Amino acid sequence: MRFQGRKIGATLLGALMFGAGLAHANIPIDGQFGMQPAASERAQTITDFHTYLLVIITVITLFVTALLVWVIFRYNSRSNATPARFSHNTVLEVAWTTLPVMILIAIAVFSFPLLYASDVEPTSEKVASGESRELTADDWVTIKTYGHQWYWRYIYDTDSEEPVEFESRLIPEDDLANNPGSVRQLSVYQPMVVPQGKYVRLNIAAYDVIHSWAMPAFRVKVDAVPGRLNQLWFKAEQEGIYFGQCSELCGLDHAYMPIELRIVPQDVYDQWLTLLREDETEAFEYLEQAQPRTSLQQLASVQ
Ligand SMILES: [Cu+2]
Repeated sequence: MRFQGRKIGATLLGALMFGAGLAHANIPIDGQFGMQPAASERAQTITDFHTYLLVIITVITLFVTALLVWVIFRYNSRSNATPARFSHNTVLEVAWTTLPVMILIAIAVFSFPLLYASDVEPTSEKVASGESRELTADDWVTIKTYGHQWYWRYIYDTDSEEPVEFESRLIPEDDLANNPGSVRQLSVYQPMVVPQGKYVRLNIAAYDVIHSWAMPAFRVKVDAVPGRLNQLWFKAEQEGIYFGQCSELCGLDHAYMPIELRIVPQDVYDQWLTLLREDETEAFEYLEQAQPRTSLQQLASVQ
């Protein structure tokens, strides 16, 4: 236990050191308890909702356990040899019907708006002054996302006549050493790149079987289904490197098609996209310079 504590301490220290350097990294950590830090406002709302539910669940569980214990000891055949024979109690029956309904309403009041906000793209956002600003097409980046056995394919600039696309594949164990800072089972050669400050819309489908694009730090997860277009959105709030994994059992190498997401400044994104049109390799070399994997090293080394 002490060892675990120290390990978590070291991890936190690593996270802090890293935080002081290059913005943000969200990555599963050994001995982690709870969710990854929220990477967006909506992710934070989801975390808060989770905490709220946890309180309700805990109270219900304790209450039911107490009732059970009471019945087991008070009404067993030894301490209650001649049981009562009545079968109705109006007050109790009304209570055990209305109380659960009220609990469900108390949950729905928060859960439905959150569900709606997660599903439907926002049309405006709050600005610093507290007023709201209409979002335009310029605020959005759209990426077509395809699940393949067993890698992801991303298509950029989907509105233009010449969209660009590339494959995003796992860096295998024997090549980790050649890619300093890469994380086993999570880093990929060519990650998804989005500009910081923009809203990201993913149009998700699959080429062969059902996959699922999941990014825990943003609390998003949407199935990639062949022949069906799914969509998700999130706001790229903080620069950094984020990791997720395919979350729908999709065959032999299901565990070997992770998702790496890079949030970079707008100018880096623009330059990367320009290079991508010319030469894929050059584009990702440039990305590696602008946002090196090694900035993750403190985190990775304590795992
Ligand atoms: Cu998959």
